[in-house]
Amino acid sequence: MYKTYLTLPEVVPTKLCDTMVEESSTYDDHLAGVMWKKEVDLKKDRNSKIRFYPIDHWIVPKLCEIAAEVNKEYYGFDISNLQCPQFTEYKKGQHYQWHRDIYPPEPDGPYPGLIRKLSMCIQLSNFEDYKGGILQVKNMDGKIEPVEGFKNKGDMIMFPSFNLHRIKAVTEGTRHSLVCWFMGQPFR
Ligand SMILES: O=C(O)CCC(=O)C(=O)O
Repeated sequence: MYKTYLTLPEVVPTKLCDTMVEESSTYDDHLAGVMWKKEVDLKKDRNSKIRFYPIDHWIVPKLCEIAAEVNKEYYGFDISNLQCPQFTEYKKGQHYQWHRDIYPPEPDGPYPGLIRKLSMCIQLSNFEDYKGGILQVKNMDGKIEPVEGFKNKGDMIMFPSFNLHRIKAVTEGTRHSLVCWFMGQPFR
């Protein structure tokens, strides 16, 4: 049965989440962009820092295994690729407005002809470490569907990349997350 989103509790053990946060500093940081805009409005759109882990990172095989199982059971998308996992840091006041992860295929981009189909996020921080910063997802009727089971360190959420979602501003502390996009040929 189709689900707006699917959550899986404590998929990544706490120690491994901490290791991922520690090792993130070895990768270059960037101010996050927005796929469909040339220039980001830092107040309105998105103002978090991101880093990319390499595609041969040790976490990747496990994530692919989980995505394959969830996709088979709930979505049945034709998936062939994973983009490099993105590490995100939201400090006080940082957020990501309502957006979809899907964008048109880029013939000259690093994944020619492919689109994002399935999005995956993992909490790398404890919910006591920050305030605000919640993820919200809209369903097919455009209504916000309350997200359950995506609060603790290591919890995972997956949803089709065409679903609107946002991260509300962090009001205290710091939130870290890992975001992955599974790609394939455009829907037909
Ligand atoms: O930080 C998250 O949990 C999700 C971030 C997000 O929506 C994105 O990078 O597309």
